[in-house]
Amino acid sequence: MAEFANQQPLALHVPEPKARPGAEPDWSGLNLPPVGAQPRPDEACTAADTWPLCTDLIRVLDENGQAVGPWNPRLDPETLRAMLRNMALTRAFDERMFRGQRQGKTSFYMKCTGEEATSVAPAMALAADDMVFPSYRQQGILITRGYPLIEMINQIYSNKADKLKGRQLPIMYSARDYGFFTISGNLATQLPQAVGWAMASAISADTRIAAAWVGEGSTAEGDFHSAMTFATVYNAPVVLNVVNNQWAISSFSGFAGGERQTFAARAIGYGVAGLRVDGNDPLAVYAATRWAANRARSNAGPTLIEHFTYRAEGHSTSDDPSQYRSAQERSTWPLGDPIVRLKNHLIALGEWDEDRQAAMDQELAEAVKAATRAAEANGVLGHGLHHPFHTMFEDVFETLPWHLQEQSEQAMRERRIKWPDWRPEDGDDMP
Ligand SMILES: Cc1ncc(C[n+]2csc(CCOP(=O)(O)OP(=O)(O)O)c2C)c(N)n1
Ligand SMILES: [Mg+2]
Repeated sequence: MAEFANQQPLALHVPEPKARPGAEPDWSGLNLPPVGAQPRPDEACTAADTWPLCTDLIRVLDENGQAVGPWNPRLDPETLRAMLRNMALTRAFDERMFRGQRQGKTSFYMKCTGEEATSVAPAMALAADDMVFPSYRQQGILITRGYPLIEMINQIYSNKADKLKGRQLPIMYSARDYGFFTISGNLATQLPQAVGWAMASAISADTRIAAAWVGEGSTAEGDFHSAMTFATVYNAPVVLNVVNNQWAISSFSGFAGGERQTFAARAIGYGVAGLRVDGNDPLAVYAATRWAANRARSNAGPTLIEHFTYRAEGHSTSDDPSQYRSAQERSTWPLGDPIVRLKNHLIALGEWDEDRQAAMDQELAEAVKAATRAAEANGVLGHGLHHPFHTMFEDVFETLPWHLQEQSEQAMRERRIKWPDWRPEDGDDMP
């Protein structure tokens, strides 16, 4: 008989989101602090000094479209318009690629709708040659850095111009010349990689810093903790971004620990600076990134930034969120839409208007359409093989090891048996 048998039985808490399909969303626990009320400490402050900002929410744009408070980055109108344009282009690109998936031109796509600020604003706040280690939802970085849309689409279509030769899942780009590390499907691996890159940059007395992005769900991976430990031990010049869009496919943020404490608060336990920012406020995101980048660049230490936002659409084209969350969440989410908020700010400044917005949206949709057409000339999914069959064994080893050579020959033999009618026009160079 157990010693405490007369006590109440032990029980586990299993997190449950506040609203499932059919229910009204409940945002009552949000506790949104006043806009502009968050102090902005010196960038070289101790990590512990940032504790209040880990549970607060850094906000700059108010409901009248005004930028207020010490975190206002005071960007000039031209920069604000560039930010609006980068976010709008990201959204236009997402719309078209999503439709392309539905039309069978690619097997897979992932939108970042509602989260555009969390990649576009940091990409503008970092130096162009800082190294970024993104997750699959930061297409806004590539777009902001001016990576050609056609290259992105070639990769999405896995066509003959795809630089990754169809070996990566669509949207898992790699762009070395743009300081954009290869996206990995294995969640959170980019965090220790970013810290390692930042350490190498410091070891070689370079001036470039690293930044990484990860979803809140992915912080439950061990790699998050290894990265934080290395970052704090060596004071690595790195900015680690947690994009808390509240969902990890069908798991709400509670399963990653979000019910107990904010994600930013984890920073303090490691001795890392932490900031929690309104991820739908592009100016707040810009200011927080600039603060963390300045801190890293002056050897004052790493920063963990939580971007509090909302995943407005499904996880990917393979997902159906109506099965697990309230359909009204998107329309009732209190922190709005980052594009609309920046647009309203520019209008409030007298630097923009609805007609210019409509013209820009039209122009961007045309630009994406033109890039799509051009990429389609290189092929889409379902047009057969776009890369010679044997190439799948290449590019890893300088000379093909004997066992891979054997596998390659066996694969070719089997292919000949399976498709005896093969012709060169089918897109392969099989002999
Ligand atoms: C190590 C690992 N575990 C699980 C998966 C499957 N998976 C892909 S995306 C995803 C959800 C991630 O959610 P989050 O980190 O919040 O990022 P978000 O998709 O919301 O941007 C999961 C579980 C994976 N790719 N890798
Ligand atoms: Mg998420």
